[in-house]
Amino acid sequence: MPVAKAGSSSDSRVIAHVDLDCFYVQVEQRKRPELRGVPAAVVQYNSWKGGGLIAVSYEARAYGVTRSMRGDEAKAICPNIHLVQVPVARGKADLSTYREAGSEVVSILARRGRCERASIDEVYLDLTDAAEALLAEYPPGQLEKKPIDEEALNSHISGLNSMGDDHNQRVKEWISRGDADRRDKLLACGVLIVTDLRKQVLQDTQFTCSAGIAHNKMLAKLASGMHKPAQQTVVPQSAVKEFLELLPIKKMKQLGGKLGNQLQNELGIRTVGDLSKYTEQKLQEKFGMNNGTWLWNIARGINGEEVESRLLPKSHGSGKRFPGPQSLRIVQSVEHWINKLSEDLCERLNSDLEQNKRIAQTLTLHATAFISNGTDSTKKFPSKSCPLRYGQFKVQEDAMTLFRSGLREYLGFFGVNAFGNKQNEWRITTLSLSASKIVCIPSGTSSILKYFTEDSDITASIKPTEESERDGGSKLTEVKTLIQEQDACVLDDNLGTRALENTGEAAPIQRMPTILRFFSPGDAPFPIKKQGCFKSLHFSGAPSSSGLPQLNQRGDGAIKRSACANSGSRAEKHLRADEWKYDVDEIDHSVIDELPPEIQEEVRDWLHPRSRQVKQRKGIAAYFLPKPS
Ligand code: TTP
Repeated sequence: MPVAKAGSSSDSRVIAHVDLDCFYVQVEQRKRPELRGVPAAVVQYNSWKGGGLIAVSYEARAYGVTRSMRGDEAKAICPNIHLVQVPVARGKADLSTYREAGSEVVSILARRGRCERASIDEVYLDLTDAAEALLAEYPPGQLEKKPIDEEALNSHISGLNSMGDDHNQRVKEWISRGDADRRDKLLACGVLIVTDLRKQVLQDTQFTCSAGIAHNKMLAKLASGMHKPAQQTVVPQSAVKEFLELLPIKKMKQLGGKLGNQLQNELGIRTVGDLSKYTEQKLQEKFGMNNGTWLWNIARGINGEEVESRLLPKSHGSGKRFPGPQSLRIVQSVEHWINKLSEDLCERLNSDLEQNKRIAQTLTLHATAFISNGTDSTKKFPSKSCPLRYGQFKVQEDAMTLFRSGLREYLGFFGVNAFGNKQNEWRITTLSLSASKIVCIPSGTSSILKYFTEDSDITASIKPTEESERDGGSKLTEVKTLIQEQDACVLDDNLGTRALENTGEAAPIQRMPTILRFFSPGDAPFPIKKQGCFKSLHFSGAPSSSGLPQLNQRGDGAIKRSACANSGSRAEKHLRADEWKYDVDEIDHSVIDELPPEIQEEVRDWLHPRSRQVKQRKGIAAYFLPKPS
């Protein structure tokens, strides 16, 4: 859902969007230089009809080869094309080389301004400060004296009719105009800075990229795709209207899906020019206040969205497609692949934790499915989320619970019993797991890391081994859908409640307090003192007869504080596999200060309920207690 943010036509920021050209192909070309300058494409891990193309070199595009083709089809129109298979691990595409190559580029681009990694091969830069500084070096009348790099003169300036022989001369004049307004001068500085950055990227990584430079993210992104490969395009404020006029609305971010269809079907709007004819009030009446204002703004090229400072991905994902006859038909096959995906995801979570001290908080399962004899193909398999517990086996277990819940709901649309006789009617055609809501562990935190890395269960499972609803999430093919390092998740935060309502089976992972995501059965949560009487905190989640976890049998709250006289703290940990027990007096309180703030508060509520006067039915117990009717 778009958010109408304050924006203004007097925006004088300098924003760039940098996008690598035919990215996966370039990564393969760097490994095998003989692929340079010839038609080439990267194909998916699936040899059916030569595999699906996911990246196509510009030389191959000249023959009419496109991403949607299969290898055999590409060979038919371009017999000398080189097809390179995407690297493979665990029976699925392994994108780590591409991710690492993307990171190399990000680290170069981040040198001149605030940098937001938008996907595996795209970056936004806020170059306002750098442009201001450059402009300050060249006071009025001086910019024209600055020697201009030849590459900068190849830039495309929107609104400047200069496609002839005098192109470079016209660009040179535009860049160095002494009488330009300040905003154009800042953009001219942006042109010079982005040229430098692109040259640096080429020199250090051998990759070419294209860029758009404008006063906001939306225009910069649209501009970067205008002239590819290895070129850059600028959109000065005076050219915005003309730049947008004939642009199909489907090309606008967030208009590729439902809202775009609605605009086309209900109002006959095809281009941004068409959209700009509607008043803000009219659009608000039709699409609501927020959407209406947002639409009115984008039709005028107004977009106040900030470039976030983020060099690392916003989420991690791992997925696989099972087209046609490969579709999954039984729970055991799904479990097999969920285990593989969990392994892959955990490896990446673990490396993010080790290298960047970041933890992900939400696990989401996405799938696509169909009913083999179903007539209603519009029903989507619901995406399901839960708090993420670290450790491969926990991720596997939680992902299976999410899958079962999603399947039950999906089959419910068709009146089919999930696990009854007709279970073979469903087919799963894609499965993916993503880890999102990634936060940094506060600096100085060390103890909590121990529990991720030293615990034998977790170490064994993680150590050795590692998303955008663009166009409404419908068009992306295999890998990109699964690895887009943006939030592609449709989170369903009501899973726990729904599972209870629909099936009578509770999903306690959904109700689990934050801290339990870290410390689940069997993990020692805090440094243990050797001796002494102690009170304990006791959590339980006994399995139901169906094998799914559920709240404790009494249903009256899974947390209890109890006093015990026992110095054998390790022995105290011999609880049922589904129970958690923490000894209050054995907890080293200094460790609590090192936990993320929201967790600190939660833990303190456990430890000092009297001093904090935990309100009835608020706090942790409320996660477990039934809601008042
Ligand atoms: P894009 O930036 O969309 O495309 P590209 O870099 O291949 O080509 P262009 O020069 O036109 O920008 O995607 C980046 C990489 O993501 C691409 O090289 C391969 C991968 N990808 C997929 O695996 N599946 C997809 O559907 C898309 C769109 C991309």
